Amino acid sequence: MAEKTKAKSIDQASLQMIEKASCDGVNLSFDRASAIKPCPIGEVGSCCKVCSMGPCRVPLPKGKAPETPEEKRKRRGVCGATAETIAARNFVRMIAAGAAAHSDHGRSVAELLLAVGRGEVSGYEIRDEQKLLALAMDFGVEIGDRPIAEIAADVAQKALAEFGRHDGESTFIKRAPLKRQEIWRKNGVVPRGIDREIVELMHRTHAGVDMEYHNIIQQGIRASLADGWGGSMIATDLQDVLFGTPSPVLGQINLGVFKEDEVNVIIHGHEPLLSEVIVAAAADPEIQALAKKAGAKGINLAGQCCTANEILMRHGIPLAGNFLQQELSLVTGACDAMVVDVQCIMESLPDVAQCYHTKIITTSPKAKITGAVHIDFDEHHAMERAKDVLKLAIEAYTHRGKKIQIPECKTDLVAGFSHETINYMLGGLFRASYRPLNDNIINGRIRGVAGVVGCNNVRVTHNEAHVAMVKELIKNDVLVLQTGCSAMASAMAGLMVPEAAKQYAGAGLASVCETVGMPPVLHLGSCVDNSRILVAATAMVKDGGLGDDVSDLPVAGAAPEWFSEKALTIGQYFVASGVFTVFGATWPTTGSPEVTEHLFGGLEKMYGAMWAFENDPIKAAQMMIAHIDKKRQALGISKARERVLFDMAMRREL
Ligand code: NFS
Repeated sequence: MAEKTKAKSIDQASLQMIEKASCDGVNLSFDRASAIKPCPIGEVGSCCKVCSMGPCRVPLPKGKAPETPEEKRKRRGVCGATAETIAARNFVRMIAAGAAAHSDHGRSVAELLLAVGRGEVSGYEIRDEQKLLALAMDFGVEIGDRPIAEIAADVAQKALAEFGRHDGESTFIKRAPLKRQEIWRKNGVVPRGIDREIVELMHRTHAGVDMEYHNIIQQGIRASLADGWGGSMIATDLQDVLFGTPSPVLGQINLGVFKEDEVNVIIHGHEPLLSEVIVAAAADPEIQALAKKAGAKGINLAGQCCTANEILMRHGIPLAGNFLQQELSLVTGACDAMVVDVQCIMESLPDVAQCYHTKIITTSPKAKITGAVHIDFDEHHAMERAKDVLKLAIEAYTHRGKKIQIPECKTDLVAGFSHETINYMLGGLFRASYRPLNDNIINGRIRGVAGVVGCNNVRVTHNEAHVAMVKELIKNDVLVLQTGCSAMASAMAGLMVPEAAKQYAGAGLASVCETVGMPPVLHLGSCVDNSRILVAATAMVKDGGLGDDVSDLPVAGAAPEWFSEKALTIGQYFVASGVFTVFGATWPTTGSPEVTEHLFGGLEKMYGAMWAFENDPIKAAQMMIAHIDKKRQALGISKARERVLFDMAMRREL
């Protein structure tokens, strides 16, 4: 295999399909990335296109840094906007888009819960009543002996009101440690309504409004908190209510999950409203009979991207792969239909599908693609629409061509570690708590906790940074919590099974994993489920012994292969919640050293945490470990760890 192909991914199945694509004459994102170089000015945040006098490009002068004060004075757009204003505006506008995407997803779930509560839709039900009642208490909804459907409708209305709240504070802000809430209040970044913060951010970054970069970043932080502690948290909690709170489940991942003798349907996108009903429809006798009549043994569902994580966690449905594998799923020639809803979907899918027999089916009125079939998914007719989708897939199966090659790669994983599961798993059903986790951090067996999340980015080798970083962390006794494409990368590398503890984790972490029977890397779900990481961090604070704020905890965050605006929003709410966070691949504000320094240092004084950038995943992991050790030292628990490290008897015992 050519060296050039090897560097595109560390995953053998992906490499096989990249090679097949080139034989089949298919143009992939990997090819386009070679043909299109990133614009060097836009990449660093130095291109302003918020008005029609530009776009104005204000790059740093080449080859002789630092620039002189005179050069700096002139480095402005036509309207006078400085390089700082331009970089800060570009940065926070990405945050607004990410917050909007997650939050609009949350809103759809709240609308569905309202419809379920009012009895307006069939095919959905309340699966986690306990969680609904807990939410009712959060929102001040009366419980008494009212019917559960009525409570659900009231909770949904309260959740929907969070989006348009005009003033006051977002409800879930109160879930954070008290000290964190005070930090937010002091900095004036407690979100009001979710929509309001996004609208205000767009207003403030219009030409000629907010022109002080610290102030612009503050609104970016406020919008990010409206996502993490608002839109995403609503999405996660209400999905748990409607579809069930995840608990550990065994699954499989990679392109090897396709089946030659079944109708293969990939569910791709983000919102489980669609995927949950397709799962139910696939089991319907009418659909099964149609599949058999077409000559197939049945319907084989698999997920792609974050919706994959949702259906894996709740149904054990296999994962075909992460973001950069979506085109490769089609290249197998065995994908009969790919049904998509919103987010992280490549517009090239219908073009790739033309080389095979695959039907690309869009389902959301918010997201159509030229060249795809559109079946408007409407919760009021959910089951019929889901069956329409599957009938198209069955029809496509009968047109399968000869270009079929299913890689023989698939890996087992255990997923479904919700906050509730971690609580029970560690503490037991009758004394559910984070106490054992905190105790093991204090005694040093677990050095700290890292959240490694986010996307793939075709500019870096697919999955390489995720896997290298996670291995380095667990080797150093850091328990890793994951979501999204990052979780899938680790799963493909075999890090999400209990046996991985012995093979890859340090002695301390391995001993805890073996006692509890858990993997050293825990899969917490999709990208909106990063809110579960916020809840887990808060639970650690509340359990005691590790300080009184998230910024006191020996924890860190990372997104080593990020590409989407949503990832930046997640990173920003991690930082604003007190978590030191390292990104890789690229950094979008380096055109302004001042803005970059503010994000990489200034924020720490205000929020007790900051951003960092490091493209080498091992060095990035070491930065995270150094931060964890600094926090351990501040907590006075670094000595305990030294004893554990040098305790050879304990190692022998293991
Ligand atoms: Ni999240 Fe990135 Fe997309 Fe999921 Fe994957 S690309 S920010 S991880 S699928 S949302």
